Amino acid sequence: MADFTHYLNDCKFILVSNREPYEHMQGPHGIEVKQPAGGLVTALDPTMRRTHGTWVAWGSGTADHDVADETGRVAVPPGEECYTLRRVWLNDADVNGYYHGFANRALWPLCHMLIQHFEFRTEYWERYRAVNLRFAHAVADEAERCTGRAMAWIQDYHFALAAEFLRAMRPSLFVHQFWHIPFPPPDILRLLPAGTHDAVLRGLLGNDLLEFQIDRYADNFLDCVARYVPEAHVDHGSQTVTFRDRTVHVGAFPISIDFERFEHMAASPDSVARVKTLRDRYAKGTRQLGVSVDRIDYTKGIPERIRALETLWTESPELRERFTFIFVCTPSRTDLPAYNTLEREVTQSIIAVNERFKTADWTPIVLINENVDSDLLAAVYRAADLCIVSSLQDGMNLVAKEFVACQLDERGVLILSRFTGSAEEIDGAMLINPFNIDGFVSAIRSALEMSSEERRRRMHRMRRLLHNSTIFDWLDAILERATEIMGLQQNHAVPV
Ligand code: ADQ
Repeated sequence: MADFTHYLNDCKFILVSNREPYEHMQGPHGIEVKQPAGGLVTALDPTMRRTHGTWVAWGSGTADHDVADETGRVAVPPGEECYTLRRVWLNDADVNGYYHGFANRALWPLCHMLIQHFEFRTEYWERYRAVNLRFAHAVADEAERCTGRAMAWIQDYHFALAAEFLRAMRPSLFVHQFWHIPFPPPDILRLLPAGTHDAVLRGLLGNDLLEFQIDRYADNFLDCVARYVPEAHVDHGSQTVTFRDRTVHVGAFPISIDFERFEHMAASPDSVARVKTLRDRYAKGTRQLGVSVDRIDYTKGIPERIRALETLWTESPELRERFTFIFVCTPSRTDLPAYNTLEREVTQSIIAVNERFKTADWTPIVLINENVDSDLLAAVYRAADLCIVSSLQDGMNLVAKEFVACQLDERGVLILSRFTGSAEEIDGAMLINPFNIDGFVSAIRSALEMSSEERRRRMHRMRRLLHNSTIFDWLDAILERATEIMGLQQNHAVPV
Protein backbone atom coordinates (compact mmCIF):
# COMPACT_ATOMS: atom_id res chain seq x y z
CA MET A 1 0.00 0.00 0.00
CA ALA A 2 1.36 3.40 -0.99
CA ASP A 3 2.54 5.70 1.80
CA PHE A 4 1.55 9.37 1.60
CA THR A 5 2.91 10.52 4.94
CA HIS A 6 5.88 12.33 3.34
CA TYR A 7 3.43 14.87 1.89
CA LEU A 8 2.07 15.59 5.32
CA ASN A 9 5.28 15.93 7.34
CA ASP A 10 4.71 18.37 10.22
CA CYS A 11 1.31 19.21 8.74
CA LYS A 12 -1.96 18.20 10.38
CA PHE A 13 -4.33 16.55 7.91
CA ILE A 14 -8.04 17.29 8.36
CA LEU A 15 -10.42 15.43 6.10
CA VAL A 16 -14.04 16.55 5.71
CA SER A 17 -16.82 14.41 4.28
CA ASN A 18 -20.53 13.96 4.71
CA ARG A 19 -20.32 10.25 5.56
CA GLU A 20 -18.16 9.07 8.42
CA PRO A 21 -15.52 6.31 8.20
CA TYR A 22 -16.86 4.52 11.30
CA GLU A 23 -20.45 4.49 12.45
CA HIS A 24 -21.43 3.31 15.94
CA MET A 25 -24.84 1.61 15.97
CA GLN A 26 -27.08 0.32 18.74
CA GLY A 27 -27.31 -3.43 18.13
CA PRO A 28 -29.14 -6.24 19.93
CA HIS A 29 -25.95 -7.07 21.89
CA GLY A 30 -24.74 -3.54 22.55
CA ILE A 31 -22.88 -1.02 20.43
CA GLU A 32 -21.60 -2.25 17.07
CA VAL A 33 -19.20 -0.48 14.72
CA LYS A 34 -19.87 -0.38 11.00
CA GLN A 35 -17.40 0.69 8.36
CA PRO A 36 -18.91 1.70 5.02
CA ALA A 37 -17.51 -0.36 2.13
CA GLY A 38 -16.88 2.62 -0.21
CA GLY A 39 -13.60 3.03 -2.05
CA LEU A 40 -12.91 6.43 -0.52
CA VAL A 41 -12.84 5.13 3.05
CA THR A 42 -10.69 2.16 1.98
CA ALA A 43 -8.18 4.51 0.36
CA LEU A 44 -8.11 7.21 3.01
CA ASP A 45 -8.34 5.22 6.23
CA PRO A 46 -4.70 3.93 6.01
CA THR A 47 -3.46 7.48 5.36
CA MET A 48 -5.43 8.80 8.31
CA ARG A 49 -4.00 6.03 10.51
CA ARG A 50 -0.43 6.84 9.54
CA THR A 51 -0.75 10.62 9.76
CA HIS A 52 -2.87 10.62 12.95
CA GLY A 53 -5.09 13.26 11.37
CA THR A 54 -8.70 14.19 12.03
CA TRP A 55 -11.72 13.18 9.98
CA VAL A 56 -14.70 15.54 10.33
CA ALA A 57 -18.06 14.03 9.33
CA TRP A 58 -21.74 13.87 10.12
CA GLY A 59 -22.32 11.63 13.16
CA SER A 60 -25.14 9.57 11.65
CA GLY A 61 -24.95 6.35 13.73
CA THR A 62 -27.56 5.60 16.39
CA ALA A 63 -24.84 5.18 19.07
CA ASP A 64 -22.41 7.82 17.79
CA HIS A 65 -23.31 10.20 20.62
CA ASP A 66 -22.72 7.56 23.29
CA VAL A 67 -19.07 7.02 22.42
CA ALA A 68 -18.02 10.60 21.53
CA ASP A 69 -16.84 13.29 23.95
CA GLU A 70 -18.66 16.62 24.42
CA THR A 71 -17.09 18.08 21.24
CA GLY A 72 -18.08 15.03 19.21
CA ARG A 73 -14.58 13.54 19.13
CA VAL A 74 -13.85 9.82 19.25
CA ALA A 75 -10.60 7.94 18.60
CA VAL A 76 -10.77 5.41 15.76
CA PRO A 77 -10.36 2.71 14.47
CA PRO A 78 -11.90 0.88 17.42
CA GLY A 79 -9.16 -1.00 19.25
CA GLU A 80 -6.36 0.78 17.39
CA GLU A 81 -7.18 4.43 18.09
CA CYS A 82 -4.73 6.10 15.70
CA TYR A 83 -6.73 9.06 14.49
CA THR A 84 -9.61 11.29 15.54
CA LEU A 85 -13.11 11.22 14.15
CA ARG A 86 -14.82 14.53 14.88
CA ARG A 87 -18.56 14.16 14.53
CA VAL A 88 -20.85 17.01 13.58
CA TRP A 89 -24.38 16.54 14.89
CA LEU A 90 -27.32 17.14 12.58
CA ASN A 91 -30.98 17.04 13.55
CA ASP A 92 -33.79 15.89 11.25
CA ALA A 93 -34.42 19.39 9.92
CA ASP A 94 -30.70 19.77 9.09
CA VAL A 95 -30.60 16.44 7.28
CA ASN A 96 -33.77 17.28 5.43
CA GLY A 97 -32.66 20.73 4.30
CA TYR A 98 -28.92 20.36 3.83
CA TYR A 99 -28.63 16.76 2.64
CA HIS A 100 -31.93 15.63 1.10
CA GLY A 101 -32.82 19.20 0.17
CA PHE A 102 -30.14 21.46 -1.27
CA ALA A 103 -27.44 18.80 -1.87
CA ASN A 104 -29.62 16.07 -3.36
CA ARG A 105 -32.64 17.89 -4.81
CA ALA A 106 -30.87 20.99 -6.12
CA LEU A 107 -27.13 20.51 -6.67
CA TRP A 108 -27.18 16.82 -7.64
CA PRO A 109 -29.68 17.17 -10.54
CA LEU A 110 -28.19 20.50 -11.68
CA CYS A 111 -24.64 19.18 -11.78
CA HIS A 112 -25.88 16.16 -13.77
CA MET A 113 -27.86 18.50 -16.04
CA LEU A 114 -31.09 16.56 -15.37
CA ILE A 115 -33.05 19.68 -14.68
CA GLN A 116 -36.47 18.01 -14.61
CA HIS A 117 -35.46 16.77 -11.12
CA PHE A 118 -34.19 20.14 -9.95
CA GLU A 119 -36.03 21.65 -7.00
CA PHE A 120 -34.98 24.79 -5.12
CA ARG A 121 -36.42 25.83 -1.77
CA THR A 122 -35.14 28.74 0.29
CA GLU A 123 -35.30 26.65 3.47
CA TYR A 124 -33.05 23.99 1.90
CA TRP A 125 -30.51 26.64 0.98
CA GLU A 126 -30.57 28.21 4.44
CA ARG A 127 -30.03 24.83 6.11
CA TYR A 128 -27.23 24.05 3.68
CA ARG A 129 -25.50 27.32 4.60
CA ALA A 130 -25.99 26.68 8.33
CA VAL A 131 -24.64 23.13 8.15
CA ASN A 132 -21.66 24.19 6.01
CA LEU A 133 -20.92 26.84 8.62
CA ARG A 134 -21.14 24.28 11.42
CA PHE A 135 -18.69 21.99 9.61
CA ALA A 136 -16.35 24.93 9.02
CA HIS A 137 -16.40 25.73 12.77
CA ALA A 138 -15.51 22.11 13.58
CA VAL A 139 -12.62 22.14 11.08
CA ALA A 140 -11.34 25.52 12.33
CA ASP A 141 -11.44 24.21 15.89
CA GLU A 142 -9.44 21.14 14.85
CA ALA A 143 -6.90 23.33 13.06
CA GLU A 144 -6.57 25.48 16.18
CA ARG A 145 -5.62 22.46 18.25
CA CYS A 146 -2.35 22.02 16.36
CA THR A 147 0.68 24.24 16.68
CA GLY A 148 2.11 23.79 13.17
CA ARG A 149 0.57 23.91 9.72
CA ALA A 150 -2.68 22.23 8.82
CA MET A 151 -4.31 21.13 5.60
CA ALA A 152 -8.06 20.63 5.24
CA TRP A 153 -9.35 18.43 2.42
CA ILE A 154 -13.09 18.72 1.76
CA GLN A 155 -15.03 16.06 -0.14
CA ASP A 156 -17.80 16.76 -2.57
CA TYR A 157 -20.90 18.80 -3.30
CA HIS A 158 -22.28 18.65 0.24
CA PHE A 159 -19.84 21.41 1.18
CA ALA A 160 -19.80 24.04 -1.57
CA LEU A 161 -19.68 26.85 1.00
CA ALA A 162 -17.39 25.43 3.68
CA ALA A 163 -14.07 26.59 2.17
CA GLU A 164 -15.13 30.25 2.09
CA PHE A 165 -16.33 30.09 5.72
CA LEU A 166 -13.07 28.44 6.73
CA ARG A 167 -10.99 31.03 4.91
CA ALA A 168 -12.69 33.77 6.95
CA MET A 169 -12.05 31.89 10.20
CA ARG A 170 -8.48 30.70 9.52
CA PRO A 171 -6.91 32.60 6.61
CA SER A 172 -3.63 30.65 6.89
CA LEU A 173 -5.23 27.20 6.66
CA PHE A 174 -4.56 25.40 3.37
CA VAL A 175 -7.93 24.24 2.03
CA HIS A 176 -8.65 22.06 -0.98
CA GLN A 177 -11.71 20.20 -2.23
CA PHE A 178 -12.52 17.26 -4.48
CA TRP A 179 -15.77 17.58 -6.43
CA HIS A 180 -16.89 13.99 -7.20
CA ILE A 181 -19.70 14.81 -9.61
CA PRO A 182 -19.82 16.79 -12.88
CA PHE A 183 -19.82 20.59 -12.79
CA PRO A 184 -22.45 22.18 -15.04
CA PRO A 185 -21.98 24.89 -17.68
CA PRO A 186 -23.11 28.47 -16.86
CA ASP A 187 -26.58 28.24 -18.41
CA ILE A 188 -27.44 25.32 -16.14
CA LEU A 189 -25.88 26.70 -12.94
CA ARG A 190 -27.94 29.85 -13.27
CA LEU A 191 -31.14 27.88 -12.71
CA LEU A 192 -30.22 28.44 -9.08
CA PRO A 193 -31.67 31.82 -8.07
CA ALA A 194 -29.52 34.92 -8.35
CA GLY A 195 -27.51 35.27 -5.18
CA THR A 196 -27.33 31.49 -4.87
CA HIS A 197 -25.43 30.38 -7.96
CA ASP A 198 -22.78 33.06 -7.40
CA ALA A 199 -22.65 32.21 -3.67
CA VAL A 200 -21.85 28.59 -4.59
CA LEU A 201 -19.01 29.79 -6.83
CA ARG A 202 -17.64 32.20 -4.23
CA GLY A 203 -17.85 29.41 -1.67
CA LEU A 204 -15.74 27.13 -3.85
CA LEU A 205 -13.28 29.94 -4.50
CA GLY A 206 -12.45 29.77 -0.79
CA ASN A 207 -10.25 26.79 -1.72
CA ASP A 208 -6.56 26.99 -2.58
CA LEU A 209 -6.99 24.05 -4.93
CA LEU A 210 -10.19 22.70 -6.41
CA GLU A 211 -10.05 19.20 -7.90
CA PHE A 212 -12.46 17.88 -10.54
CA GLN A 213 -12.62 14.45 -12.17
CA ILE A 214 -11.87 15.64 -15.71
CA ASP A 215 -10.86 18.83 -17.51
CA ARG A 216 -14.35 19.39 -18.94
CA TYR A 217 -15.82 19.91 -15.45
CA ALA A 218 -12.89 22.15 -14.47
CA ASP A 219 -13.51 24.20 -17.64
CA ASN A 220 -17.22 24.46 -16.83
CA PHE A 221 -16.36 25.77 -13.38
CA LEU A 222 -13.97 28.35 -14.84
CA ASP A 223 -16.64 29.41 -17.38
CA CYS A 224 -19.17 29.85 -14.56
CA VAL A 225 -16.74 31.96 -12.52
CA ALA A 226 -15.89 34.11 -15.55
CA ARG A 227 -19.58 34.71 -16.13
CA TYR A 228 -20.99 35.16 -12.62
CA VAL A 229 -18.17 36.42 -10.39
CA PRO A 230 -17.19 39.76 -11.92
CA GLU A 231 -14.43 40.50 -9.42
CA ALA A 232 -12.61 37.24 -10.24
CA HIS A 233 -10.06 36.96 -13.01
CA VAL A 234 -10.01 33.60 -14.80
CA ASP A 235 -7.01 32.25 -16.68
CA HIS A 236 -8.14 29.18 -18.62
CA GLY A 237 -4.60 28.42 -19.82
CA SER A 238 -3.10 27.99 -16.36
CA GLN A 239 -6.44 26.85 -14.84
CA THR A 240 -6.27 29.49 -12.13
CA VAL A 241 -8.58 32.16 -10.75
CA THR A 242 -7.33 35.32 -9.10
CA PHE A 243 -9.87 36.25 -6.47
CA ARG A 244 -9.57 38.60 -3.48
CA ASP A 245 -5.77 38.79 -3.94
CA ARG A 246 -5.39 35.03 -3.86
CA THR A 247 -4.78 32.43 -6.51
CA VAL A 248 -7.20 29.51 -6.68
CA HIS A 249 -5.84 26.54 -8.61
CA VAL A 250 -8.18 24.22 -10.49
CA GLY A 251 -7.32 20.85 -12.01
CA ALA A 252 -8.44 17.41 -13.17
CA PHE A 253 -7.66 14.38 -10.97
CA PRO A 254 -9.61 11.32 -12.17
CA ILE A 255 -10.54 9.08 -9.25
CA SER A 256 -10.04 5.35 -9.55
CA ILE A 257 -10.22 2.08 -7.62
CA ASP A 258 -7.89 -0.19 -5.69
CA PHE A 259 -7.19 -2.16 -8.87
CA GLU A 260 -5.13 -4.91 -7.22
CA ARG A 261 -7.75 -5.51 -4.55
CA PHE A 262 -10.39 -6.17 -7.21
CA GLU A 263 -7.94 -8.37 -9.17
CA HIS A 264 -7.22 -10.42 -6.04
CA MET A 265 -10.90 -10.79 -5.20
CA ALA A 266 -11.64 -11.94 -8.76
CA ALA A 267 -8.74 -14.44 -8.66
CA SER A 268 -9.62 -16.04 -5.30
CA PRO A 269 -10.68 -19.74 -5.22
CA ASP A 270 -14.13 -18.68 -3.99
CA SER A 271 -14.49 -16.37 -6.95
CA VAL A 272 -13.35 -19.07 -9.41
CA ALA A 273 -16.03 -21.39 -7.99
CA ARG A 274 -18.67 -18.67 -8.23
CA VAL A 275 -17.69 -17.83 -11.82
CA LYS A 276 -18.17 -21.49 -12.74
CA THR A 277 -21.58 -21.60 -11.06
CA LEU A 278 -22.70 -18.38 -12.75
CA ARG A 279 -21.53 -19.50 -16.19
CA ASP A 280 -23.06 -22.97 -15.79
CA ARG A 281 -26.34 -21.39 -14.84
CA TYR A 282 -26.53 -18.42 -17.21
CA ALA A 283 -23.91 -18.76 -19.95
CA LYS A 284 -23.69 -22.40 -20.90
CA GLY A 285 -22.50 -23.22 -24.43
CA THR A 286 -22.82 -20.23 -26.74
CA ARG A 287 -25.06 -18.28 -24.35
CA GLN A 288 -23.51 -15.00 -23.18
CA LEU A 289 -23.81 -13.13 -19.90
CA GLY A 290 -24.17 -9.37 -19.42
CA VAL A 291 -24.03 -7.38 -16.19
CA SER A 292 -24.75 -3.93 -14.80
CA VAL A 293 -24.18 -2.65 -11.26
CA ASP A 294 -25.49 0.59 -9.82
CA ARG A 295 -27.32 2.48 -7.14
CA ILE A 296 -30.86 3.15 -8.33
CA ASP A 297 -30.44 6.76 -9.38
CA TYR A 298 -31.98 8.70 -12.27
CA THR A 299 -28.48 9.67 -13.44
CA LYS A 300 -27.51 6.06 -14.19
CA GLY A 301 -29.68 5.56 -17.31
CA ILE A 302 -31.41 2.47 -15.91
CA PRO A 303 -34.77 2.77 -17.79
CA GLU A 304 -32.80 3.47 -20.99
CA ARG A 305 -30.81 0.25 -20.42
CA ILE A 306 -33.93 -1.83 -19.88
CA ARG A 307 -35.46 -0.33 -23.02
CA ALA A 308 -32.34 -1.12 -25.04
CA LEU A 309 -32.40 -4.75 -23.87
CA GLU A 310 -36.11 -5.04 -24.63
CA THR A 311 -35.57 -3.57 -28.11
CA LEU A 312 -32.66 -5.95 -28.72
CA TRP A 313 -34.75 -9.03 -27.90
CA THR A 314 -37.66 -7.63 -29.96
CA GLU A 315 -35.64 -6.83 -33.06
CA SER A 316 -33.29 -9.80 -32.84
CA PRO A 317 -35.39 -12.77 -31.71
CA GLU A 318 -32.42 -15.05 -32.46
CA LEU A 319 -30.70 -13.48 -29.42
CA ARG A 320 -33.43 -14.65 -27.05
CA GLU A 321 -32.09 -17.54 -24.98
CA ARG A 322 -28.60 -16.60 -26.22
CA PHE A 323 -28.02 -13.74 -23.84
CA THR A 324 -28.86 -13.36 -20.13
CA PHE A 325 -28.46 -10.13 -18.22
CA ILE A 326 -27.68 -9.84 -14.48
CA PHE A 327 -29.00 -6.55 -13.14
CA VAL A 328 -27.39 -5.70 -9.78
CA CYS A 329 -28.92 -2.56 -8.35
CA THR A 330 -29.32 -1.26 -4.87
CA PRO A 331 -31.95 1.20 -3.64
CA SER A 332 -30.52 4.58 -2.67
CA ARG A 333 -31.78 7.91 -1.27
CA THR A 334 -35.11 6.27 -0.51
CA ASP A 335 -36.22 9.36 1.44
CA LEU A 336 -36.68 11.17 -1.89
CA PRO A 337 -39.87 10.48 -3.90
CA ALA A 338 -38.06 10.54 -7.28
CA TYR A 339 -35.89 7.61 -6.15
CA ASN A 340 -38.83 5.56 -4.85
CA THR A 341 -40.75 6.06 -8.06
CA LEU A 342 -37.71 5.04 -10.10
CA GLU A 343 -37.16 1.92 -8.03
CA ARG A 344 -40.77 0.82 -8.58
CA GLU A 345 -40.52 1.55 -12.31
CA VAL A 346 -37.28 -0.41 -12.65
CA THR A 347 -38.69 -3.47 -10.88
CA GLN A 348 -41.94 -3.35 -12.85
CA SER A 349 -40.30 -2.96 -16.23
CA ILE A 350 -37.87 -5.83 -15.56
CA ILE A 351 -40.82 -8.04 -14.58
CA ALA A 352 -42.62 -6.99 -17.80
CA VAL A 353 -39.58 -7.78 -20.00
CA ASN A 354 -39.19 -11.17 -18.33
CA GLU A 355 -42.90 -11.95 -18.77
CA ARG A 356 -42.69 -11.03 -22.42
CA PHE A 357 -39.62 -13.05 -23.43
CA LYS A 358 -38.99 -15.78 -20.86
CA THR A 359 -39.03 -19.42 -21.92
CA ALA A 360 -39.11 -22.70 -20.03
CA ASP A 361 -35.38 -22.62 -19.28
CA TRP A 362 -34.45 -18.95 -19.74
CA THR A 363 -35.09 -15.74 -17.81
CA PRO A 364 -33.81 -12.72 -19.76
CA ILE A 365 -33.01 -10.44 -16.80
CA VAL A 366 -31.90 -11.70 -13.40
CA LEU A 367 -32.59 -8.93 -10.90
CA ILE A 368 -30.43 -8.71 -7.77
CA ASN A 369 -32.06 -5.83 -5.96
CA GLU A 370 -29.71 -5.43 -3.00
CA ASN A 371 -26.27 -4.40 -1.87
CA VAL A 372 -23.90 -7.17 -2.86
CA ASP A 373 -20.58 -7.67 -1.06
CA SER A 374 -17.54 -6.85 -3.13
CA ASP A 375 -16.25 -10.48 -3.29
CA LEU A 376 -19.44 -11.56 -5.02
CA LEU A 377 -19.39 -8.46 -7.21
CA ALA A 378 -15.84 -9.35 -8.36
CA ALA A 379 -17.00 -12.86 -9.35
CA VAL A 380 -19.99 -11.49 -11.28
CA TYR A 381 -17.73 -9.03 -13.13
CA ARG A 382 -15.30 -11.82 -13.98
CA ALA A 383 -18.04 -14.16 -15.18
CA ALA A 384 -19.57 -11.61 -17.55
CA ASP A 385 -19.08 -11.32 -21.31
CA LEU A 386 -20.14 -7.71 -21.26
CA CYS A 387 -20.86 -4.91 -18.82
CA ILE A 388 -23.16 -1.98 -19.54
CA VAL A 389 -22.67 1.44 -17.93
CA SER A 390 -25.36 3.71 -19.38
CA SER A 391 -25.24 6.83 -17.18
CA LEU A 392 -26.93 9.94 -18.58
CA GLN A 393 -24.18 11.89 -16.75
CA ASP A 394 -21.63 10.54 -14.27
CA GLY A 395 -18.66 12.27 -12.64
CA MET A 396 -16.41 9.26 -13.18
CA ASN A 397 -18.19 5.89 -12.68
CA LEU A 398 -16.17 3.34 -10.78
CA VAL A 399 -18.20 0.31 -11.89
CA ALA A 400 -16.57 0.56 -15.34
CA LYS A 401 -13.12 0.39 -13.70
CA GLU A 402 -14.08 -2.44 -11.33
CA PHE A 403 -15.32 -4.51 -14.28
CA VAL A 404 -12.01 -4.02 -16.11
CA ALA A 405 -9.99 -4.93 -12.98
CA CYS A 406 -11.92 -8.21 -12.56
CA GLN A 407 -11.70 -9.26 -16.21
CA LEU A 408 -8.72 -11.58 -15.63
CA ASP A 409 -9.70 -13.73 -18.62
CA GLU A 410 -10.00 -10.67 -20.89
CA ARG A 411 -13.26 -11.99 -22.29
CA GLY A 412 -15.57 -9.07 -21.53
CA VAL A 413 -16.63 -6.03 -23.51
CA LEU A 414 -17.25 -2.74 -21.71
CA ILE A 415 -20.20 -0.79 -23.16
CA LEU A 416 -19.76 2.65 -21.67
CA SER A 417 -21.79 5.85 -21.83
CA ARG A 418 -19.81 8.66 -23.41
CA PHE A 419 -21.25 10.93 -20.69
CA THR A 420 -19.15 9.40 -17.90
CA GLY A 421 -15.80 10.74 -16.75
CA SER A 422 -14.44 7.21 -17.31
CA ALA A 423 -15.20 7.42 -21.02
CA GLU A 424 -12.74 10.30 -21.34
CA GLU A 425 -10.03 8.29 -19.64
CA ILE A 426 -10.50 4.66 -20.70
CA ASP A 427 -9.52 3.74 -24.24
CA GLY A 428 -10.92 0.40 -25.41
CA ALA A 429 -14.59 0.53 -24.36
CA MET A 430 -17.50 0.64 -26.83
CA LEU A 431 -18.88 4.12 -26.30
CA ILE A 432 -22.63 4.72 -26.44
CA ASN A 433 -25.05 7.58 -26.15
CA PRO A 434 -27.76 6.20 -23.85
CA PHE A 435 -30.33 8.68 -25.24
CA ASN A 436 -29.91 7.09 -28.68
CA ILE A 437 -31.69 3.78 -28.14
CA ASP A 438 -30.98 2.43 -31.64
CA GLY A 439 -27.26 3.15 -31.34
CA PHE A 440 -27.31 1.61 -27.85
CA VAL A 441 -28.98 -1.57 -29.16
CA SER A 442 -26.56 -1.91 -32.04
CA ALA A 443 -23.61 -1.54 -29.62
CA ILE A 444 -24.92 -4.46 -27.54
CA ARG A 445 -25.38 -6.48 -30.71
CA SER A 446 -21.82 -5.68 -31.87
CA ALA A 447 -20.44 -6.57 -28.44
CA LEU A 448 -22.19 -9.94 -28.54
CA GLU A 449 -20.74 -10.59 -32.00
CA MET A 450 -17.24 -9.32 -31.25
CA SER A 451 -14.44 -11.84 -31.85
CA SER A 452 -12.48 -13.09 -28.88
CA GLU A 453 -9.27 -11.56 -30.32
CA GLU A 454 -10.85 -8.11 -30.51
CA ARG A 455 -12.25 -8.44 -26.98
CA ARG A 456 -8.86 -9.46 -25.62
CA ARG A 457 -7.10 -6.64 -27.44
CA ARG A 458 -9.48 -4.00 -26.07
CA MET A 459 -9.60 -5.38 -22.54
CA HIS A 460 -5.82 -5.76 -22.42
CA ARG A 461 -5.41 -2.10 -23.33
CA MET A 462 -7.86 -0.95 -20.64
CA ARG A 463 -6.27 -3.18 -18.00
CA ARG A 464 -2.80 -1.88 -18.74
CA LEU A 465 -4.00 1.71 -18.46
CA LEU A 466 -5.94 1.26 -15.22
CA HIS A 467 -3.15 -0.73 -13.59
CA ASN A 468 -1.21 2.52 -13.53
CA SER A 469 -4.12 4.72 -12.57
CA THR A 470 -5.42 3.50 -9.21
CA ILE A 471 -7.03 5.29 -6.30
CA PHE A 472 -3.57 5.51 -4.73
CA ASP A 473 -2.20 7.28 -7.83
CA TRP A 474 -5.17 9.66 -7.54
CA LEU A 475 -4.40 10.40 -3.91
CA ASP A 476 -0.71 10.77 -4.66
CA ALA A 477 -1.36 13.25 -7.50
CA ILE A 478 -3.67 15.37 -5.36
CA LEU A 479 -1.42 15.50 -2.31
CA GLU A 480 1.61 16.19 -4.46
CA ARG A 481 -0.14 19.12 -6.15
CA ALA A 482 -1.54 20.42 -2.85
CA THR A 483 1.85 20.36 -1.11
CA GLU A 484 3.47 21.96 -4.15
CA ILE A 485 0.99 24.88 -4.00
CA MET A 486 1.40 25.09 -0.23
CA GLY A 487 5.17 25.37 -0.75
CA LEU A 488 4.72 28.11 -3.35
CA GLN A 489 2.48 30.05 -0.97
CA GLN A 490 5.07 29.83 1.81
CA ASN A 491 7.84 31.05 -0.50
CA HIS A 492 5.73 34.06 -1.48
CA ALA A 493 4.53 34.88 2.00
CA VAL A 494 5.57 38.36 3.04
CA PRO A 495 7.32 38.29 6.43
CA VAL A 496 5.62 40.47 9.04
P1 ADQ B 1 -21.68 6.90 -7.42
O1 ADQ B 1 -22.70 7.74 -8.10
O2 ADQ B 1 -22.16 6.12 -6.26
O3 ADQ B 1 -20.39 7.77 -7.00
P2 ADQ B 1 -19.91 4.95 -8.89
O4 ADQ B 1 -18.67 5.67 -9.22
O5 ADQ B 1 -20.32 3.99 -9.95
O6 ADQ B 1 -21.14 5.91 -8.60
O7 ADQ B 1 -19.66 4.15 -7.57
C1 ADQ B 1 -20.61 3.26 -7.08
C2 ADQ B 1 -19.94 2.24 -6.16
O8 ADQ B 1 -20.98 1.53 -5.47
C3 ADQ B 1 -19.13 1.22 -6.91
O9 ADQ B 1 -17.98 0.92 -6.15
C4 ADQ B 1 -20.05 0.00 -7.00
O10 ADQ B 1 -19.39 -1.24 -7.01
C5 ADQ B 1 -20.87 0.15 -5.74
N1 ADQ B 1 -22.21 -0.41 -5.94
C6 ADQ B 1 -23.19 0.06 -6.72
N2 ADQ B 1 -24.26 -0.74 -6.66
C7 ADQ B 1 -23.95 -1.75 -5.84
C8 ADQ B 1 -24.64 -2.90 -5.36
N3 ADQ B 1 -25.87 -3.19 -5.74
N4 ADQ B 1 -23.99 -3.71 -4.51
C9 ADQ B 1 -22.73 -3.43 -4.13
N5 ADQ B 1 -22.04 -2.37 -4.54
C10 ADQ B 1 -22.63 -1.54 -5.37
C11 ADQ B 1 -20.03 9.16 -7.08
C12 ADQ B 1 -20.12 9.80 -8.47
C13 ADQ B 1 -19.31 8.99 -9.46
C14 ADQ B 1 -17.86 8.88 -8.98
C15 ADQ B 1 -17.81 8.42 -7.55
C16 ADQ B 1 -16.39 8.51 -6.98
O11 ADQ B 1 -21.47 9.89 -8.89
O12 ADQ B 1 -19.34 9.59 -10.76
O13 ADQ B 1 -17.18 7.92 -9.80
O14 ADQ B 1 -18.64 9.20 -6.70
O15 ADQ B 1 -15.89 9.80 -7.14
